[in-house]
Amino acid sequence: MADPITPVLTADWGTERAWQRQVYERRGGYGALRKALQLTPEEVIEKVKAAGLRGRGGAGFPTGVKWSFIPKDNPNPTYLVVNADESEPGTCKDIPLMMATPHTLVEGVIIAAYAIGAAHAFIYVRGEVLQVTRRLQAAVAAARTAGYIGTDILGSGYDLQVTVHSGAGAYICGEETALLDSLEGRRGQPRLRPPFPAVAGLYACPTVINNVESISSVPSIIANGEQWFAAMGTEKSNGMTIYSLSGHLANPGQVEAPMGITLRQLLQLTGGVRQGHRLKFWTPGGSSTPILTAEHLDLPLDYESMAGAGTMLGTKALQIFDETTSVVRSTLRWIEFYKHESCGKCTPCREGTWWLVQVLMRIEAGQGEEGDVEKLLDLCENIGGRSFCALADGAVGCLTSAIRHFREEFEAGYHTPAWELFPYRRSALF
Ligand code: L3W
Repeated sequence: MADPITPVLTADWGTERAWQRQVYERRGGYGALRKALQLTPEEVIEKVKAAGLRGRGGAGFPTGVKWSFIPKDNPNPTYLVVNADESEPGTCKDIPLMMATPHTLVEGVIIAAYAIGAAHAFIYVRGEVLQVTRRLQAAVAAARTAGYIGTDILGSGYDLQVTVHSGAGAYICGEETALLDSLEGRRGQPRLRPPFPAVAGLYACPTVINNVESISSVPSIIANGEQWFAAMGTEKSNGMTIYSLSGHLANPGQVEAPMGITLRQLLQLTGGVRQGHRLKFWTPGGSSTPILTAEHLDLPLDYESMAGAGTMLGTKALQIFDETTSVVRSTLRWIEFYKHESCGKCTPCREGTWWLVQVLMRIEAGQGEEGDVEKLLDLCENIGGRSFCALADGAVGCLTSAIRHFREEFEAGYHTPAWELFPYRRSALF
């Protein structure tokens, strides 16, 4: 494992005015673009494939493979879209990344667009974070002034326009096809896949959609070489990545470390659970990934190990809850979020999340009825895998895993309110 204290993406987070183009250039910025433009688009794709970069937005799909799905000799335009709609509960790494060093993303966008033959790239930013939209717009304008964006980029003959687009603050627009609908000016709702965006995406044209961190990882791969990247992390989950740490910690925040580090190691690096308390449960990748417990502290945080433990690495958003937390209450808060954010397109998600909230509310209030836990599990079975997109699967995953690990707490809700079992929580986080 590489030294966990040698950051790549976050290396300049402490550098003064790191968001300015001149500062970025002084630290080697846009060197990777110059290098990439000397290569053919196919060579760039091969490098990203060989590096083993996997999508950092949740699914871990190999980035170079996704790029190679763009049909050859296609008469329609090809688009690159960056999913900067970071809104998975607990996930807080793309927004600081864009605020601290927006040119890392802009440089990655230009290289990725060149690789897939796109003449127009869009960065779709979460609606609530106007400061990020402004910072990116300024960075794109600065890159355009320097000749990195526009016509005949650095004399290569390659032309690219980049548009920064602000969403309207809907969680569902982080789902790639809902994002495309929203970008096209419609209400954001997921589309049926296949066809995948690589074949029919924005305006029904071939489109690559990648997460901010995935695209931001590209310049360092081109600059340092695919072997450098592949040497970090585990055999199948390569590179460094940014973990979002939140909740009952001494020092919450973002930590850049290799893929495959364990939560125990991350806690050692960051000061651990807040003083006087112990870990009760945690999410590996935001609330959409089934929860884990202290038993899983030594599991490597990589896609394979997480799948083996019945969960997902997701966005690598480690939400830490200590023994003062009511698992019933925290799960209810998550499900309320999914109910609120359900786009309403499909019945299992729209109706199912509503019913889950009803049952969980009475359990939280100590007024649960005999058989409510079975009812919840039955509802979950009729929601998970039967909805249009992954939103409802996420809702079901956190609940079924919470019941699996803490069933007795749910059953206690047949007679005792959660605020009596966990009185401290009432005045704290939830
Ligand atoms: C062409 C094929 N392309 C797959 C592409 C596909 C997509 C990527 C991954 O959900 C997860 C979700 C959340 N030909 C293809 C193909 N692709 N097969 O590969 O696809 P998929 O379906 O595996 O995942 P997804 O729909 O992108 C992502 C989980 O991440 N999550 C993240 C949430 C984050 C937010 C946010 O912050 N905005 O919502 C957290 O756990 O639950 O399971 O590009 O097109 N044959």
